[in-house]
Amino acid sequence: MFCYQCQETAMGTGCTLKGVCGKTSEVANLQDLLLFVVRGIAVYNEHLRKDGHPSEQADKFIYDALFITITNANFDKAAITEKIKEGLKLKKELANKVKIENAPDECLWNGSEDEFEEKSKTVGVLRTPNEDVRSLKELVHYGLKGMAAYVEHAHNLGYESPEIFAFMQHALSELTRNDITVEELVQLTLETGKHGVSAMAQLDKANTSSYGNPEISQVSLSVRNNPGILISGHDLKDLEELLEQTEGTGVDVYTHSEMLPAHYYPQLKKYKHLAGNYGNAWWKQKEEFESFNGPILFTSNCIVPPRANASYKDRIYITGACGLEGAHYIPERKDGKPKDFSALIAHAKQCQPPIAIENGTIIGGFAHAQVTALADKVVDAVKSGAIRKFFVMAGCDGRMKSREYYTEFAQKLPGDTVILTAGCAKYRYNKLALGDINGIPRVLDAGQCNDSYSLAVIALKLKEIFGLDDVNQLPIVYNIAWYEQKAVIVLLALLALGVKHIHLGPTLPAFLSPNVKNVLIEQFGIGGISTVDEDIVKFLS
Ligand code: FS2
Ligand code: SF4
Repeated sequence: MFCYQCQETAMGTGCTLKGVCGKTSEVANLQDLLLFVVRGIAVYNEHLRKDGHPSEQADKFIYDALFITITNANFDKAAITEKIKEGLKLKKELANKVKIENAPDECLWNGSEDEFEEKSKTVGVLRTPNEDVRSLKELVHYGLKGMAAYVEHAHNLGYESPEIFAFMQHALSELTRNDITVEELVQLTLETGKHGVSAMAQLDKANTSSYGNPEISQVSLSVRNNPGILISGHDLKDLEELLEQTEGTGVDVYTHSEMLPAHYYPQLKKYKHLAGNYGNAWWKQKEEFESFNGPILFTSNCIVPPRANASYKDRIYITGACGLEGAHYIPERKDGKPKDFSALIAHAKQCQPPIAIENGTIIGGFAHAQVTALADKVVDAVKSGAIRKFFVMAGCDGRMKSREYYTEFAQKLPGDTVILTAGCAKYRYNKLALGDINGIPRVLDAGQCNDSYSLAVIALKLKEIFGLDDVNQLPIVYNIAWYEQKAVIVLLALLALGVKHIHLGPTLPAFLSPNVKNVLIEQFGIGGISTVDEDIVKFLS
């Protein structure tokens, strides 16, 4: 195996024996093979699209399979093997409909299951010999994976875009080319960012049309005296259906990690048994799930494979793109009917209520509509000097000790600064007593990682209000933490929106070759981080 798609990659260079995330070498290789099959399907479907009849089944297969390969989504060898078989069958059907000259190996290969292992070892990251081409090809792959996750969540709420499908498949087709140049790949990377903005805007529309605009909300961190279900991941449709099916059953629902922002949506927070948020960012689950007592439902990436002796092993349920050997699987929706959570609910009823690990409340719900509603107050605070600077500290949290930087950074920022956050990075500082400025909390949480889109909308709104020509003239500093591939599409989307001088930490991606890093530094002013004290002085100057 060779995988370097996330920030925690071994030695900062690449996982080669086993993933730091818990992915086995076999699973990593099979994910490479799945991506290979996906690229082949994309080539066929791009041709079919040109002929005017793309396959909808291929559209769905592609984003679903990409999502499966995101960090911490799917660890299940059998499930990925099945997906490859399904992909090969689909590819064959598409091949019967269109003839392609000089088709790449991705189109031609059609091995049987006993050949998967051997083939998988030849189609991974290291298949590309030139390190700059490899770096850019992987950057685009990772951006597409992040995009695929947002596309799938939007699809679950009934929102789709043929333009986004067309771009994703075009990009995947381009990635099969051995003769693609660095210049072409730089262009493709920028286009990926542009379509990343569309995918995030589409998900924002899907979420807000379905559940209303996020509003300022206090979220309980404590527990009640009923059995509970903990829901993790990002999929709001799964949460809605779970809330409907648990209503009146005496079972409460708690959110975990990236599900916290569900409490900000009027049409989700209306459920009285949406009891609160339990625990912190994804990487603390091995400790925090022990005391939850009830079943845990993963709706997307955020899984840490449990220890062999974990008390909650039998309480794990998965759905969507997730995969974990031994977990209970909740099947997909069929014929427009909701998912069936009855087994999960029956399981919860047999369990003790959760044990509190925290108390009190936290505040959130500062997505674009809410901040726009507060615009006068915010603008006055900026004009009077009460707010000197905004710090966008969106992105991810993770296990590495170096991420303590972000807690210390938030603590040491002067009292006339405001943190704009989204994603699970917020858990590094959202429970600190950082106070407010004229009633505006100093940490404004817009929502999940995809709601970084909201932060961009807010920035564009402020640019308009202050009559500036360039979003980079605003008193906003971007100090973003990354971990997995959704953060990659968020970064590419911000670049596409013209945001410059983004600081990325705690380390720069291992998949950026020195030359690609230089392009990002020269064209976009991307930088890393140093010490908190040095950075605060630098960012405030
Ligand atoms: Fe957390 Fe980062 Fe959200 Fe992941 S914000 S680790 O990309 O999908 O969660
Ligand atoms: Fe390693 Fe990250 Fe890949 Fe897991 S996803 S194998 S931790 S680089």
